[in-house]
Amino acid sequence: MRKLAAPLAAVFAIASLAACGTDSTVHTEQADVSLAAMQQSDADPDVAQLPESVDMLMHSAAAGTPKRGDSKNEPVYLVHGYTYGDCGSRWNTLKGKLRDWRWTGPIHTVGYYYANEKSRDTNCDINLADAKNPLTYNDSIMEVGRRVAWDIHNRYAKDGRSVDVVAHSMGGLVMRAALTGVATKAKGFPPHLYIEDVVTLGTPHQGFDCRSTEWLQCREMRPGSALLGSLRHNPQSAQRTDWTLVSSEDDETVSANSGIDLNQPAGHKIKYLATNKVKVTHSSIRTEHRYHREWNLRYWNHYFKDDKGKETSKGWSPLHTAGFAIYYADKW
Ligand SMILES: [Ca+2]
Ligand SMILES: [Ca+2]
Repeated sequence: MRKLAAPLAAVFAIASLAACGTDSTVHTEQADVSLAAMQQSDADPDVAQLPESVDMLMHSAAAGTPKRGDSKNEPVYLVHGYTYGDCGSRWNTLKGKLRDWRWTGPIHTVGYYYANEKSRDTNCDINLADAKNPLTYNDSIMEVGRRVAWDIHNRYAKDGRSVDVVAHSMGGLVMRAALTGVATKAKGFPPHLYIEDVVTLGTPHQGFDCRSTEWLQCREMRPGSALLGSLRHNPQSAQRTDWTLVSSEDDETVSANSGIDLNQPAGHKIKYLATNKVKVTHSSIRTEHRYHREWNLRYWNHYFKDDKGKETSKGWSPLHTAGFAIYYADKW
């Protein structure tokens, strides 16, 4: 406890300074300052140096709405995008980094495709479809969201426990579907969810030109689809949900504006710029962790009423961004 007291004070001091609007404070720098204050380490002051939890009490509530707080001990769901594949190759990098940064809770990779033994997700920790209950590209994104919602409910929310989510590409729409279904009390959805943070990486929030097939999910991801029209922007769970939307100008599949859900609300938005020495592509946005603090990016922070956004050339790598996004329950 004693060890955590100083970091706690540091975090709040920085947060309240920023909230007072002393300056149009660059939030990447705020985190640097708070990190520096927390830790004199020979290691690179980083996500790894954040304390495990600033509120030791927040997970003690057995029932009722869990408190929000900055921590590394929430269970984390990793939700992939369109097309079935290997959860290991998709998520092992991020999973490894979260462990390096001392995330202590369960980290679940979520598989949801099962057409047959050949066409299915593999090596996932959680499987939401099987031979008896298949799920293919021809099932609505809403149905994928419904299954994810039930899994989170049955594993955690029904016992008053909250989770964080990192979603890639269509996985972000799956999470909007899950939270929209619960918030609107749609038929077949669980009664409540507690999702503290969601970060989406390269998600087509406003669609993309999905031309390759006539599968339902592909059609649902086209701009103007009925599905996209039915999903809430920034949908909230019963303990509130802090959304961070991350996109890249070098994403060859999803436009940078669709990826940050342009002109729609979210807690935080981060756009990697085309001027970077290495491209953040549609797939590398969920694996890139090099060149930390060397990225050119533009960011917006709803909590600081910073609608115009700011640019930095010392931005976090995409995976560091994901770590910060699920660590901080609200302000960074
Ligand atoms: Ca957050
Ligand atoms: Ca969290």
